[in-house]
Amino acid sequence: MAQEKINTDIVTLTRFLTEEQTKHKEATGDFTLLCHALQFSFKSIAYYIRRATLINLTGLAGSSNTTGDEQKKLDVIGNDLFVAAMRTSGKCRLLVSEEEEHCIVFDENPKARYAVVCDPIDGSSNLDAGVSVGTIFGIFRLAEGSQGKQEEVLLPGTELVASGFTMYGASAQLVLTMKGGSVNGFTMDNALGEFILTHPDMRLPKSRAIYSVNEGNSLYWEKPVKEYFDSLKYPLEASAKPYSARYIGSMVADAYRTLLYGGIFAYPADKKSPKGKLRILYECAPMAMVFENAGGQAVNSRMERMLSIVPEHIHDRSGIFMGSYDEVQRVIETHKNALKSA
Ligand code: P6P
Repeated sequence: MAQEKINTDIVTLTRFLTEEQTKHKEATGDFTLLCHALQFSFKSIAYYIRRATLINLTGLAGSSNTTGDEQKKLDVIGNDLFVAAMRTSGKCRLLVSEEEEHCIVFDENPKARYAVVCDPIDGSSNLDAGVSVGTIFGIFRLAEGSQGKQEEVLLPGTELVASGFTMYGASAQLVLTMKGGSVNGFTMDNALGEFILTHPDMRLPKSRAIYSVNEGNSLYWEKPVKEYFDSLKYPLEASAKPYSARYIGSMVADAYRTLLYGGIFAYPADKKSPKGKLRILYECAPMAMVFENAGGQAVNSRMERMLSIVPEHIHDRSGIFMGSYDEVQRVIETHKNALKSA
């Protein structure tokens, strides 16, 4: 019987980053080294999440973060691991974390040219239930002569040089995209301790009858939002079928499914959360870059391109609709029609 051909030409994340660097003649290697530090933080966080139940790391830390969310023990550990990895990389000047009230300025890295924004463990409220959580991150290149000031990171998502997220599920998945580039998915091989390229050039299906939103907020939705979701659930065309509902409540998990299967994910601003719930810098913008680079769209609750939004504060929030190109276009059209008939 013919022996199954073993793939020996394995593309690890390390190899992928090295090959990416060779495409940029002016590259100094700083970005590559920063990404290796990011890679190490994902591996460390994945290790502790996988062992959380075994070493009593589930449950609350007895503290709250700056935006009022109760911190899980793993929130604190994940943040500490991430901060240490960025600090010791020597290539990160500024770090914004959901778990830190202020932007961290690494004075020990005065010549570093990158700012990193992150949610170290997004979806942590689901941890005890074994639901997939993840890390969301974005990388900005600071302007020449950066003074290392917090205001320097109040940038639109169009300025991101890279973004992505990990999802710590059955295996750790990493989704990474770079400015103007494709979206590539990597799967952690625990035996090798390496992220392996398993989903090259991920492309969103142009449309898919799946919607992902917390229906428990529908009482607070503005009229155009309610009309949009009703149009999915109660289609006017006799032949049309209702959309399927899928909502996990962990952004990285809902985003990963939407990226693979298509459809739309939404966390609209509403009467309860007029500015929305998800944060612009380290949740909405990095995800919007991934979805746009995969052929989709991402807009806020005013139907503005998510990547064009400039936050006024590092923890500013926004409503978001992101997903398949045609599904987001349908949101935009529904809102336009609602405004006309208002
Ligand atoms: P809700 C998790 O707390 C999170 O920040 C995102 O990961 C997720 O999409 C959203 O909030 C879920 O919020 O109100 O539906 O529980």
